[in-house]
Amino acid sequence: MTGDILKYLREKECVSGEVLAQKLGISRVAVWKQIQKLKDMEYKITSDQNLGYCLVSRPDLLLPQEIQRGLSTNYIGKEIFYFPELKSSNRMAKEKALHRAEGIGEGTLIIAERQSGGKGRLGRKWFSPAGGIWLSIILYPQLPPSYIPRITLVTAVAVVKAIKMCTQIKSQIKWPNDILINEKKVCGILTEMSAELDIINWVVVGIGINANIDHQKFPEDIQAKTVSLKEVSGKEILRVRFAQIFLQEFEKYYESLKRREFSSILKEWKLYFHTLGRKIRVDMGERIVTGEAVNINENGALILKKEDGELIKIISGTILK
Ligand code: BT5
Repeated sequence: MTGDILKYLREKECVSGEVLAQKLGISRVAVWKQIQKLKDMEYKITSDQNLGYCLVSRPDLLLPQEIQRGLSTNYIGKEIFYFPELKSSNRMAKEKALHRAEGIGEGTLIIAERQSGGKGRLGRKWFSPAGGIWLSIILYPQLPPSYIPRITLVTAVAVVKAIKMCTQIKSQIKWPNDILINEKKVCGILTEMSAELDIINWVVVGIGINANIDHQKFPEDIQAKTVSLKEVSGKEILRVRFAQIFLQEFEKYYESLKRREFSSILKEWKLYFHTLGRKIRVDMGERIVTGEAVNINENGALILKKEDGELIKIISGTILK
């Protein structure tokens, strides 16, 4: 209902309570209640005896109706669950993903303005104050589980593209899931899934983007290696616009992936490959290997050339400093 009221307010800027009541088939008191709800969501609406209700400004919140307005995707973001605060959007998305039969569809989003228990990989914490973009996408791809690393790569390309389109800033991908600007982390991706031997039940892709976060707000232990878009561009990012562009880019690349056209995405990914040619140490969980990052293969695995010349494939791991 608040969405309908907004639609009319946007069309005309000012609309009387009586007209709104007529259009929506509700009482004027009910209209007033919906207006209060919008005000609670930080929409600035004035009421004037002659003009009626007037929309003065919209909030900088990632509200579903704001994101969906002008979003040109076919299915990503058609359904959005929005929360001012959540423990973790990935956690919520994983719970929701189990309910496909009850109507949770491909491309459903969970968005939180802030997270109290944001998650990184391997139990690491993700700092998620207000001002960032913290969202998770639920997917049900008909792809083999071996495609999962490629979904992370696809997401990374979409983030890099969205950063460029919104801010003109060039960013790079640190394999497998970090986006860096000037060597500092601006975004992290957390892909989680449930799969059987040869089918994926669901995938949740969590994306954390430091959009409008002041540098001094980052916890001390990560300050030196983090950055926000606001900091680099010198101005506030229009988060709704950013989210829309990212979702559009994401759907485009994800569609290619579903058609199993990965090589063109990989080609693009390599353009942003931060780690290429660097001597790195990779924590593979059971051991740490050292070598030169020489390539990414068709499965999204990092190819490392060890000092003795041996080439090894790393499907998942963390590049150490
Ligand atoms: C990641 O893990 O980079 C994945 C982060 C995914 C976050 C999103 S937000 C929406 C969704 N819901 C969630 O609960 N999570 C996802 P990893 O590669 O393990 O990196 C984690 C490390 O990044 C931490 O140990 C810190 O060193 C650093 N870090 C934490 N918060 C950060 C921030 N806001 N910006 C940059 N670096 C951060």
